[in-house]
Amino acid sequence: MRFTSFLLVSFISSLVAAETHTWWFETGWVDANPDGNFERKVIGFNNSWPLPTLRAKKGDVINLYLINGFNNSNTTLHFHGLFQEGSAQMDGPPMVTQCPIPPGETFLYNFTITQVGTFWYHSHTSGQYGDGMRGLFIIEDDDFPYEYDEEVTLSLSEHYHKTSDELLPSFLNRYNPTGAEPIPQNALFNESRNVSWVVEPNKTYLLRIANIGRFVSQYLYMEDHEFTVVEVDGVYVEKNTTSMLYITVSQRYSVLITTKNDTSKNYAFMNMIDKTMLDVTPPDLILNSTNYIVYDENNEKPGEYFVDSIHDYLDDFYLVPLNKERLLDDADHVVTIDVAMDNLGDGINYAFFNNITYTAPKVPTLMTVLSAGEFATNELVYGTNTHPIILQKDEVVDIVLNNLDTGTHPFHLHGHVFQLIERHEAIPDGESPVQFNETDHAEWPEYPMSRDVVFVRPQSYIVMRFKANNPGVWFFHCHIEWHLDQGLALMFIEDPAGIQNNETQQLTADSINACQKLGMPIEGNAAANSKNFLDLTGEPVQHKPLPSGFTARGIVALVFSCIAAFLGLFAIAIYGMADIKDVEERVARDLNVDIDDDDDLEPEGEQSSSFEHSK
Ligand SMILES: *[C@@H]1O[C@H](CO)[C@@H](O)[C@H](O)[C@H]1NC(C)=O
Ligand SMILES: *[C@@H]1O[C@H](CO)[C@@H](O)[C@H](O)[C@H]1NC(C)=O
Ligand SMILES: *[C@@H]1O[C@H](CO)[C@@H](O)[C@H](O)[C@H]1NC(C)=O
Ligand SMILES: *[C@@H]1O[C@H](CO)[C@@H](O)[C@H](O)[C@H]1NC(C)=O
Ligand SMILES: *[C@@H]1O[C@H](CO)[C@@H](O)[C@H](O)[C@H]1NC(C)=O
Ligand SMILES: *[C@@H]1O[C@H](CO)[C@@H](O)[C@H](O)[C@H]1NC(C)=O
Ligand SMILES: *[C@@H]1O[C@H](CO)[C@@H](O)[C@H](O)[C@H]1NC(C)=O
Ligand SMILES: *[C@@H]1O[C@H](CO)[C@@H](O)[C@H](O)[C@H]1NC(C)=O
Ligand SMILES: *[C@@H]1O[C@H](CO)[C@@H](O)[C@H](O)[C@H]1NC(C)=O
Ligand SMILES: *[C@@H]1O[C@H](CO)[C@@H](O)[C@H](O)[C@H]1NC(C)=O
Ligand SMILES: *[C@@H]1O[C@H](CO)[C@@H](O)[C@H](O)[C@H]1NC(C)=O
Ligand SMILES: *[C@@H]1O[C@H](CO)[C@@H](O)[C@H](O)[C@H]1NC(C)=O
Ligand SMILES: [Cu+2]
Repeated sequence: MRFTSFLLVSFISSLVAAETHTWWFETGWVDANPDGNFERKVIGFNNSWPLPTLRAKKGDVINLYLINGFNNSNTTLHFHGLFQEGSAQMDGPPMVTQCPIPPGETFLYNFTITQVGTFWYHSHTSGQYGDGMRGLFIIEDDDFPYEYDEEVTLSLSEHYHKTSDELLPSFLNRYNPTGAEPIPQNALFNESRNVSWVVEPNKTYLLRIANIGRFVSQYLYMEDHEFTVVEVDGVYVEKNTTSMLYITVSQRYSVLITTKNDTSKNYAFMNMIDKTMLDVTPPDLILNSTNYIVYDENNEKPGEYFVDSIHDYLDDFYLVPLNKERLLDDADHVVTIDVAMDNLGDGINYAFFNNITYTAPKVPTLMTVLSAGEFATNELVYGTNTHPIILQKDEVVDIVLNNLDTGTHPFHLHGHVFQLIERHEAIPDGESPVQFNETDHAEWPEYPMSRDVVFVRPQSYIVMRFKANNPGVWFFHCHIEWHLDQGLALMFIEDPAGIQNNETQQLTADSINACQKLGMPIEGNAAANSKNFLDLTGEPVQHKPLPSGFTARGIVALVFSCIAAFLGLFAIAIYGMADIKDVEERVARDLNVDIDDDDDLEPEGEQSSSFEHSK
């Protein structure tokens, strides 16, 4: 009898398990002072910021109505890490899977949840998530594999006092020829600073951590407490205990933390900026932020906590997925991409995958797939500058990513997790970058770690493997928002026929409406030609290269030739601050040029005409 009723109960609970969540959110600017130093406008939902933590369970249906409440900006929303199986148009990146949502319009993001774990959502429209349009998305699991008493969330991010609209024009600017990213004013812990986390003794907390920032990785460590990692990016792992985590933007970790049995002392909880990612470290930038693990509010708050070495952080490469998914079969399709940053003819510093800087097409690529008929399997129709890579249904794909740049970059693939099968150490500045050698590689792990964001070290490489079992158009890009603005993106067009033939992938009324309201076509190739899909005349393309002989040295010379007039602007553009005295030396050092040597600095021929000096 008991057995029957148990079966009945579980039958009923599986029936009622799937819930529908209907949320209406209107975007808009609100005043906030996250770091306690400066009030600025941030992007909220319904006049409120920080944004809510969304919660759902596997199998649930989401109906999120996003109302664009801006008067002068388009917007979109991306659900980071969700596979969007059968619903690629709900993925969010504008001109990849949808038209931007214009002011005043509403877009229904509706899809079914098929995963569990720690996720987040953010605008995929340039700069908006750095202005605050970001929040956590927790998918709870009734069968969570580890025991804990209480769940707590924690976000990390960095903070600028200026809005993206103010920062972007001076970042993407020929007076910023090295592409130096703006320096943030602070690191945030849970969208705030010097936070007290009040805990109970003798308890195990599940802390779900996400770096929802736009730029810097952060180290996270606690005084006299340890993290036991149990999930990364929605993938459960075998427990691994560490005293320190290194979290790039958009990565997530769930950790168990067991508190002490006695409440006589409070402890420090530190978050620290990875300063190697900053071009300069202004003296007033606080790299190490102190927060508090509070057992007893009547006791003193702890001071800053120091560690001996920041190199002892957990290496995610060695984590083992709990489901023991084996290394996928050898790749059917190897995609080799070289990462580089360089200047184009307009003097601006761009980012490249194989010499292509992503340039959005005239028709969202998913709509090209849906309208191109049999041409959808022809890469040409997607244009050259969207960098399309077509994948066959169910093939095993290796992404071999060689980082020729001296920076660390966290790469994210939409629609999938990938197995991380090889990663090389960083190669120091001044030496040649190391590239993956297929005939001479390390032994690959039997049960490789899987996740949706992984960082590549300076002048080094990573190899990722996944199975193309999710028809859709999936963006692959650096998650440093500045680098995405510089074009560090490409896209996978996975099983185009499988997209076309599936009812669930057909455009919704809101998808069509967003395009129509903007006067944008919903059919055609990258050049919006729907008569002849192979005619790409008029497709958006990147700027022409700098004329030959006109190198970074030439740009510096040019910039310095008018430096007197522009020093202020220049210093701000490069280093995010106005008062650096030795800016010339710094730039010269960054570019490895000798500014006292005037030879060879002048470009040859007429090219300087492409470089009009603005007044
Ligand atoms: C947000 O605002 C919209 C209208 O602007 C309203 O329909 C909705 O109920 C609000 N949502 C919440 C969660 O308050
Ligand atoms: C549009 O919004 C911006 C930012 O909130 C504001 O400064 C501006 O005054 C608004 N313009 C109009 C026409 O409402
Ligand atoms: C919205 O997007 C369209 C298409 O990309 C663009 O033409 C328009 O200028 C954008 N509107 C705003 C306010 O940025
Ligand atoms: C359509 O997509 C859904 C979700 O991925 C999948 O379950 C279904 O099998 C697909 N249907 C066809 C006809 O491919
Ligand atoms: C989303 O909503 C549209 C319009 O109401 C509907 O046609 C579509 O079937 C829905 N999709 C899902 C996955 O719920
Ligand atoms: C972070 O903020 C969330 C939402 O306000 C709160 O529930 C959580 O306890 C905070 N986490 C910490 C570690 O303070
Ligand atoms: C800690 O909690 C366990 C049960 O979770 C309990 O048995 C034990 O007595 C507690 N110890 C102290 C010192 O509170
Ligand atoms: C707290 O006490 C319980 C038993 O009373 C023990 O199992 C546990 O390990 C102790 N926790 C710590 C952090 O010392
Ligand atoms: C920040 O913390 C690290 C690790 O504890 C330490 O090495 C470094 O000196 C600290 N920096 C500052 C400016 O306090
Ligand atoms: C835990 O991580 C360390 C390195 O960070 C690795 O050597 C070890 O194999 C890992 N253990 C498990 C069970 O994942
Ligand atoms: C990129 O351009 C450089 C210089 O023109 C050339 O040597 C290299 O082969 C190109 N790389 C790719 C992957 O096209
Ligand atoms: C790759 O490794 C093989 C075997 O060690 C070696 O012969 C070859 O020269 C290497 N290729 C490159 C480009 O380094
Ligand atoms: Cu990057």
